[in-house]
Amino acid sequence: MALLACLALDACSVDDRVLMVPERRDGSGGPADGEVGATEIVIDTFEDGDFVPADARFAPWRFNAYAPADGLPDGAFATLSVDTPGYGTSQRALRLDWQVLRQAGDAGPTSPGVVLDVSLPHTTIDLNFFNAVVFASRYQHQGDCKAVPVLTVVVSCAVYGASFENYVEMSPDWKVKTVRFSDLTSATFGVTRERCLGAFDAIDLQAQVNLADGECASGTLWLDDVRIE
Ligand SMILES: [Ca+2]
Repeated sequence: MALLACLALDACSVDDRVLMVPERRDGSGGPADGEVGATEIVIDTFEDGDFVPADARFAPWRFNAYAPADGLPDGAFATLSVDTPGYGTSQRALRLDWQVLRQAGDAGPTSPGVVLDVSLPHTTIDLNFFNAVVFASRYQHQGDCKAVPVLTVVVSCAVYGASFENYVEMSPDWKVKTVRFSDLTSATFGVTRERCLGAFDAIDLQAQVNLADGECASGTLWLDDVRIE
């Protein structure tokens, strides 16, 4: 179809990219059973309006605010919803609203924040067949609390007690973010990235910023088209 449309034009450019099944980076050859031919995993598009991922292997989206250690103080909150419109021409996206505080003498973390989590409760996926986590997001900030400059993306493997991460810049307009597995780093010793990716079971998206006593951080994050490519 694309070729016919192209022939009808005087000048056109042909997309000559070849669709390929990603090869394992450990050099062991083709995909294993269960991932044969897989070039993409669509985790969620949020078009069904709930927190249940489109890929039924994943448990419902969860969120949490971390700070202080013993519950949220007055003025702090975190709420998760499905909002409209979504990214591009889509109808819906996930929306997380929050405000977190660091109180004087707070024993909690110096970087309070929020985390969105999507996980595989009953299985793992070998991400060595894939290249990146890709999602669309935008971040809005108003008021006197600090803005959060980056979103940290954490890929975990519970069986090894390890995780690997990188971050993307927050953007006020919808932007597609690509977090390549080859760029993930970890403070965990003794577990290679390839080994952890081979037993992938959760992705966390963390929005946090360092706060001094009495400071707060806030924002609204929209998330859409979460996939593994
Ligand atoms: Ca959507």
